[in-house]
Amino acid sequence: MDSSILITKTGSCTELTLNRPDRLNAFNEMMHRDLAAALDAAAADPNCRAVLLTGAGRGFCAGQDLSDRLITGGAPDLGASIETFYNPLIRRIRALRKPVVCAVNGIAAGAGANLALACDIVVAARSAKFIQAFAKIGLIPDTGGTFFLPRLVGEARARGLAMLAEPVTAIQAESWGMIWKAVDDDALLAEARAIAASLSAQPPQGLAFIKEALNASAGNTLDAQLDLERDLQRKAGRTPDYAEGVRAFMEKRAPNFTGSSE
Ligand code: T3D
Repeated sequence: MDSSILITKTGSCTELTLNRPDRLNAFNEMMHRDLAAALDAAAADPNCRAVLLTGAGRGFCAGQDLSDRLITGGAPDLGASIETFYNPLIRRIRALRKPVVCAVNGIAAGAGANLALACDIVVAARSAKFIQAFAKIGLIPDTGGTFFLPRLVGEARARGLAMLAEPVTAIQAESWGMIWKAVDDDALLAEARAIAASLSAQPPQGLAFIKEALNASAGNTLDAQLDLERDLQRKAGRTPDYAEGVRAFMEKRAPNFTGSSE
């Protein structure tokens, strides 16, 4: 049986491909478990400095596999599914001390849309669409949707997207600030890989501190955020990569960032 997550390593980048193309890469329990294991392995791999997430076939991810949700007996406990699978997935991605680039190759629906929005840099093929499909089946946006959407696109658009469940094109998503950029379909992977490679060459600890600061920003007051910036900058300033960055600048040469802590 094919693995539900394909893993390829190129240089310092780990590429993870959701691989249930017949179902537009909708999540079943196996894919959840495989993705969790792949993200944990990337976190623990000292050679991995960036993760690229994409989907096989014509879709990115259609959210929960609804063929596992046909109700034949009692009502299901979707809270348990969220607690066991979707929430840990988003927490894993946000807590990963490495940048996650998402290449949205096609439709991103339901939890699949919000999985993309949880990533650090989202690049989408022009033909891709994002759809908060939940309202159509009586659910609410989960997988962080009610957190990410209003912060990314503002309250009015978040409410429209969540309640009307209308698709948003990649171009519109870019113009709304929902994603980093939309690119031609045939350029998607090359563009996403170039971004991941560029991130892999940057100071790993510096990027991890940036991620930590931005993750905290949404829930912090300005005072708390200023304090956090001070604390993280103190740590960043003590890394050998910072010393190397300054030295390379002064010597007018390309820096060689290693991520070493001493
Ligand atoms: O349950 C919990 O644990 C709680 C958590 C929930 C999180 C969620 O994500 S809830 C939301 C679930 N997702 C959806 O509601 C989206 C359902 N899919 C669609 O609305 C459409 O398929 C799309 C808009 C995504 C794409 O439309 P289109 O016309 O491009 O493709 P299609 O023909 O509908 O789909 C292609 C195939 O994929 C088709 O199978 P077939 O007929 O070729 O055998 C379709 O049934 C299958 N597919 C698409 N999405 C899902 C799916 N199969 C199972 N589950 C899906 N989510």
